[in-house]
Amino acid sequence: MTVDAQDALQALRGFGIELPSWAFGNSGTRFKVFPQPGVPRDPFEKISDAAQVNRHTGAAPRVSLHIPWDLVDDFGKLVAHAADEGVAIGAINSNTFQDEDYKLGSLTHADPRVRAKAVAHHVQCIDVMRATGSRDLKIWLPDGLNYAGQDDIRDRQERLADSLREIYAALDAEHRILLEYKIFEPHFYTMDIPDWGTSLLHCLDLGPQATVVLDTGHHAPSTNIEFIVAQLLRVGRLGAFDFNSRYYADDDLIVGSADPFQLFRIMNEIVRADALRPDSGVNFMLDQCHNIEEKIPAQIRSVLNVQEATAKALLVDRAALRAAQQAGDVLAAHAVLMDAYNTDVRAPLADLRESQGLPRDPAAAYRASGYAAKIAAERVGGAQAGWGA
Ligand code: LRH
Ligand code: MN
Ligand code: MN
Repeated sequence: MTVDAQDALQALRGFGIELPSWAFGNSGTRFKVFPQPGVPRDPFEKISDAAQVNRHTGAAPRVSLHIPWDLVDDFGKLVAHAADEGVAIGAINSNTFQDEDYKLGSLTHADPRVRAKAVAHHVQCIDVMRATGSRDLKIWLPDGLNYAGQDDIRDRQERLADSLREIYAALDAEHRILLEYKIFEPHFYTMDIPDWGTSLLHCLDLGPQATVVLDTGHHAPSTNIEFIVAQLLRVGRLGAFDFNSRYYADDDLIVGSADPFQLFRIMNEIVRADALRPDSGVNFMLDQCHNIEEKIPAQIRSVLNVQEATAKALLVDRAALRAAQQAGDVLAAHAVLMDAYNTDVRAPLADLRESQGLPRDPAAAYRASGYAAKIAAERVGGAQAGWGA
């Protein structure tokens, strides 16, 4: 390998992964929520827990909020608390999936009153962005149909476009919309934004402040996700990732746990496009819940998994890859990629951490900190993450 690991990994110094506030609350499946000791009772405590991940990894500088789960009276206080803890507020997620009125749709609903209510909720989220200094409004729409003929597919797209235009018009100049797609669930005949093409078409219609968010759990099995990454980067519309791991469905498990090679292939496209830079416009976020595993260690593991995949992508010998590709040497080109993937990057990453004054082993440092015992003793009656609430 002609790539020097220490040199290549320097690009990780400024690389941060945004954590979801909902990763720290109690969560479960539709069958059961398993409560854990010490879970946060309010958004302030969620931020404190997220800050632990940043403290030990140095790579999780922001926390996404979910409205209304994370509504507080005084967002100024929440921002100050985050700053005290060494983190900042990241994307603001809207929620149109827990209200009776949205049973048949929110931004797509046939009734203008319901659409207006859903638009107003997003305008409220934009106010939260102003109060928190957040740049990104993340919209995941639960809208869709369960039965053929249930509603007019095209009319729903027109209503969606109109609603999105109203939301877009409420943005400030520095704000962005991150428009998420999902192939299925909660509706199973069609979702109204089932795929990246639909999301992209709406973004192109809206304007430059609208970008696509790619949740790695939201595709059909065998979808080539890195292809989508490459394509969206090409047209400058990859706004963010929601990282998680899927095996069967929208599992929201630890990113890179089932298929670390897929995560490497995704990060390889990011490195190929020089999109690791903090100013690249790509927000690398986790969208995960931890039902049976400890939450803070699970988030630490997730951050390390993304770092490891990224480190391997940085080790790809780009010149050798390009030369093999140009020469049409199929196996040589593939081998360049596999050489990088098969490199053990754990020690160089520990060296990098040490050089930044961070613990070589963030998980061990967290275990040794006593934080888990402290919150278990102090917090009684922790809040649910929101799922199944
Ligand atoms: C539902 C979902 C989606 C959103 C999140 C808040 O699938 O997981 O990915 O981003 O809820
Ligand atoms: Mn998501
Ligand atoms: Mn999801």
